[in-house]
Amino acid sequence: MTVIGGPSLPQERRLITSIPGPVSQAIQARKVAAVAQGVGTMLPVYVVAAGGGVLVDADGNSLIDFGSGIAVSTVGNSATGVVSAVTDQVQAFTHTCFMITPYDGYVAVAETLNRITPGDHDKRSVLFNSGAEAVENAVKIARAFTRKQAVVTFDHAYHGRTNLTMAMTAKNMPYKSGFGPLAPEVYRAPLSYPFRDGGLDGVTAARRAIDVIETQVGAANLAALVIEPIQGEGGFIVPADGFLPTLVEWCRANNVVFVADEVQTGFARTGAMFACEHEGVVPDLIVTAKGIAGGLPLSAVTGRAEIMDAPHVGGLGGTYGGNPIACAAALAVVETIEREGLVDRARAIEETMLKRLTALQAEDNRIGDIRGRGAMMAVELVVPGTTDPDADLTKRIAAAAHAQGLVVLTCGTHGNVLRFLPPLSIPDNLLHEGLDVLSQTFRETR
Ligand code: PLZ
Repeated sequence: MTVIGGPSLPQERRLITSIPGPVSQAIQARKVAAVAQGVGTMLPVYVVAAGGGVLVDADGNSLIDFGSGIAVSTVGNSATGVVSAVTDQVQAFTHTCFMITPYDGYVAVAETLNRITPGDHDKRSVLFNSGAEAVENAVKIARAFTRKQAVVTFDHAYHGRTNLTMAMTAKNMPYKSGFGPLAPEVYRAPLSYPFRDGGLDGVTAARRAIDVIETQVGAANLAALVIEPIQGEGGFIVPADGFLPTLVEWCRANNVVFVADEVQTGFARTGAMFACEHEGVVPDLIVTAKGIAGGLPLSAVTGRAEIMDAPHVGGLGGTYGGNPIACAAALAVVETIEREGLVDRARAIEETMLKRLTALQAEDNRIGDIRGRGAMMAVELVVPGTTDPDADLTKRIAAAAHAQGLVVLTCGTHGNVLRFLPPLSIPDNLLHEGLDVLSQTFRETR
């Protein structure tokens, strides 16, 4: 039997069993016996259909989605344009390998990325499968261009789980512990984190980072500075105004490639097509993935033509990079974002969320900070009257929300941040209902 998901699914929260229900529990038992335990499952409801703002599970429960599969289904699950583009492509051909016998879709995605990413300079793009793979390739490209080796990333950074990106990621557990040796020539600089650095202004925070880089690495050795314009896994940390532009300026003056990792922030998520735009920052290279293809695996590096063309012919690639089905999906995703005005939709979601979360904070002193942009919002939970992280409370609130049919995710170096990443296709009534459930959960969880 074919189960139809997508935007026509009833847009309602519907709980007909406890969460997870018996069918999901039975599949979870098979998961435990068949899948390596290293792969965790945050909320083991087994999904059979999804679309708009809901996930429907194998027991028939319909949950409100405030996660978008970690910021991936930005245009909504099984969005109409994506389904039809993918269906057409599957029927035409599924794979040839772009490095062997190429096809137009790859070129069209590159043209689209060159058009929509920040800056009107001459650009080139290259396609891969995962965010981590694209980050690794951005580093390869920057090294080839500068003929230097060192890479600087930041406190609380997340860039992936492969060997190089694991070294670039800040947090030890669960990402790095026991998996060394890690890649060399990766250095870490301090971030701008307004809630935790006493409100240091952005320029001062950037100077502090630059001082660490100059004294501990040296611009003469530094190929690339890689940063998420809003940190994702690290806690949805929005740096103070001026932090990013000051770093860009220093990079330009020192022949260091400025790489924006927009894997989580990209494609309308933050109320701009890319988060760099909020600060008028034009990165040398921009790394994209997640929201790019509506759930099909695709990632990219886009940037200045002279940097992108530094690696020799044949130096970049991979069997599946820019797979034709993923490319068809990506073209439909960008078309959907532009046609449906989803950048504005993300701003409207921010406005609604900010209002509701601010009201919640006024009655609950365990919410230390509210932050984020667009449909990428979060609250940081602390012991009242302090900035001490309360990871245990965060876990309990997330679990209570899950039990009520609201999918929320946690993040943060200290595990004390609740994050909200609804698909931009979520209808207003469900957005409000999700926030009602969240408020109720805060009231009931002590
Ligand atoms: N850069 C900024 O957010 C992926 C990771 C989930 P991949 N974030 C979700 C997990 O626990 O594995 C991410 C990101 C940023 C890079 C990546 C890596 O993207 O597609 O997961 O490789």
